[in-house]
Amino acid sequence: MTSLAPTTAWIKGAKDDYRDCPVTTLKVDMHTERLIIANAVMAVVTLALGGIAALLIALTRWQAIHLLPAAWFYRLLTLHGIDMLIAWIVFFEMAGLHFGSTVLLNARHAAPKLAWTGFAMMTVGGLMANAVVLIDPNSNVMFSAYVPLKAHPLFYLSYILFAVGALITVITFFINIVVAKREGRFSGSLPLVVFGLMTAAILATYTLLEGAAAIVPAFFWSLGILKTYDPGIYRNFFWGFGHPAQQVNLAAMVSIWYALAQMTVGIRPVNEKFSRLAFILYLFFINLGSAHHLLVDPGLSFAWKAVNTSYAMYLAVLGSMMHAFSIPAALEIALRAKGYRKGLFGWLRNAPWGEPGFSALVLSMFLFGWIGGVTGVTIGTEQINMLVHNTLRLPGHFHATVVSGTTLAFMGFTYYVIPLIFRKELKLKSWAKWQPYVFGTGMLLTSMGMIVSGLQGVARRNWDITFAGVVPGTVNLPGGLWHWRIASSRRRHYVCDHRPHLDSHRTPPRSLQSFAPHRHTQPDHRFHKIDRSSNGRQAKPTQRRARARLCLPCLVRHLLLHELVAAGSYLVHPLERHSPLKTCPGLRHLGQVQISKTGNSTK
Ligand code: HEM
Ligand SMILES: [Cu+2]
Repeated sequence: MTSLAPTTAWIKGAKDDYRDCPVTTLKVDMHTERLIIANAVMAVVTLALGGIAALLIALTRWQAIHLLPAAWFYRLLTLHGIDMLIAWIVFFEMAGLHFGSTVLLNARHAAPKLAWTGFAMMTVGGLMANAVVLIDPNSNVMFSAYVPLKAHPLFYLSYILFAVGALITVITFFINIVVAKREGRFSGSLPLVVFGLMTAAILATYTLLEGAAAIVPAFFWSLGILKTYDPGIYRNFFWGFGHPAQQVNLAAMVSIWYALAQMTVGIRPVNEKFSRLAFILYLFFINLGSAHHLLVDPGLSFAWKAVNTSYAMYLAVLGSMMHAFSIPAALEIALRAKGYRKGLFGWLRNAPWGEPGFSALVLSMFLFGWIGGVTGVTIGTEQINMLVHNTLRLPGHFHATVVSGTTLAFMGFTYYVIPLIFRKELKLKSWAKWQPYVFGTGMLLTSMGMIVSGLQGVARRNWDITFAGVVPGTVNLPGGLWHWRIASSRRRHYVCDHRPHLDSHRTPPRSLQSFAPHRHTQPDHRFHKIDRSSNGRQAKPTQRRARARLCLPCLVRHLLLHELVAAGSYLVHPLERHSPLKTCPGLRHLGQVQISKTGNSTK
C-alpha cells in the first residue's frame, strides 16, 4: 500500500478537509472519500453475494449438474436479481454520484450527514433483503415480485428502505451541484461526465418514486392492511420503476464510458453539444419504453402498447446511437493525434489494449450495443415479444446490457477509483489486465447461450429445463458452454466416432456416467416421455436411459459444431422452434451424430 497523497485542510476557514491528488491534480473532499469507500465496499460485497448466487443458479440450470433443489433455485434467483441488478449497481452509482458532484467539480460535499443517512438506509435495506430471502421460504417471489405472489412484509420493507436511502443520496447530489455552482467551483455548464450523471440522477428520482408507488401498497397488502391489490396496477407501476431503473444504469454507464475514454486515451468529445443532446433524449423519451415489459399484458389495449413502444422510444435509442458514434470517433481522433496515423486502423491497433480501463470500455460498448441493443430493440416489438416473452432470451438480453455493458464499465472504472480514492496501488496488475477480457468472454457466452436457448423456446425462471419430459417439443438446453445439451438429452443417444462400441444398449462407462442428469431428478421424470424423434405425435412411455456416449474429442466437436450450426439455423428461422427437432440439424449432413429413438418401453 502506497499512500499517494497527504490530507490537507480545506479552504481557509471551512472545517471540511480535502486533499490534492498528485496524479490527477483533483481535489478530493474527505467526506466524499469516505462515502465513496463505504458505497464501493457495499457494492462489491453485494456483487460477491449475487455472484455466488449466480454460480449456483447457473449450475442448476445446467441440467447435467442440476445442483439445487427447486425451492432453493427460486430463492437464490430472487437473491441474485436483487443483489446484482439493484444493490451492486445502485451502490456503485451512488459512489459515482458523490464523485461526480464533488471531485469532478473541484467542490466539497455539502450534505455529508444526509448522505450517510441515505447510505445507512440502503445498507440496512440491502442486507435485510438478503436475510429475508434466505430465511423466509415464501420470499422467493423473484425480481419482479408480481402481485399476487406474496413475500414476507420485511421483504417489501427492505425494498422501501433501500429506495428511500437511494433517493436521499440522489438529493445530496443535487445539493452538492447547487452549492458548487453558488461557491463558484466551476464555471459555465457542467462537465460532460457530470452532465451525464445529472441525467441519471433526474431519471433516478422519478424511477424511485414510481418504485414507491408499486412497493408501498404491496407492503401494506402483505401486512393484510390492504385487502386487495390490483395486479395490473402493480405491474404498471413496477415497470414504471423497473424500466427507467435500467435507463439510470444506461446514463451512468455512458457517463463512465466518457470518463474511461478520457482517462485512458485522453479524448475530448468531438462535439459536446451533440453528446449532451443524446443525454437529453434519454431524459425525455426513455420512460416510454416501460411499456415493452407489458406487451403481453392482457389488461392493456393494443393501441396503448403500440404508441408507447414505437416512435418516441426510438428517439431514446437514437440517443444511444449518437453516443455509439461519438465515443469511437473521439477515441480515433485522440489516438491519431498521438501519432498513430498509419492506415485506416493503425490507431485501433495501437490503442492501449493492455489497459483494463480501455479494454473494459471497448468490450462494454461492443457487448452492450451489439448483443444487448440489437436484442433489446427486436424484443421491444410486439410480434417478436409474443414469441420470446418469458423465455431465456430475455435474461440473455439483459445479461448483455446490464452485466456485459454496465457492470463491465463499472469494473473498468474501479481500477482508477482504487488509486484515487482508496489511495492504494493496484495489486496483481497483470490479472487486472486480463480481467475485462475474461469477464467479457464469459458474459458473451452466458448471454448468447441464454439468447439461443430462448429462441428455441426454453423458458426463463424455470428450474427444470425438460419440464419433466411431458411437454412435446421442448428443447434441451443448447448453446453456451454451461448449457450442456448432451447431458440433458434423454431421448436420443449420440454415436461416437471413436468409441463405436459404446452402443445404446450398454451402460456407459463410469467416466461418462457423470454426465447423466439424474442425480436430482424427481419421480415424475419417469412418466411418459414424448419421443421427439417421432415428431412429437405419439407419446410413448420411454425409459430415461440415454446418456452421453461421446469421447472427449467428439464431445468438444459436437458442442462446437452442433451448437453453432443449430444457433445459426435458429437465428435464421426463429419460427422453426415450433417444430420439434427430428434429427440433429447441425451435424445431420456430417454424418457424425445420429439421433435415434431410445424408446424401449419399460412399463
Ligand atoms: C452484475 C451482474 C448481473 C446482473 C445485474 C444480473 C441480473 C440478473 C437478473 C435481474 C436476473 C433475473 C432474476 C429473475 O428473473 O427474477 C438474472 C437471472 C440469471 N442470471 Fe444474472 N445477473 C448478473 C450476473 C450473472 C452472471 C455472472 C451469471 C452467470 C454465472 C448469471 C446467471 C444468471 C442465471 C442463470 C439467471 C437465471 C435465468 C433464469 O432461469 O431465468 N448472472 N440475472
Ligand atoms: Cu425495459
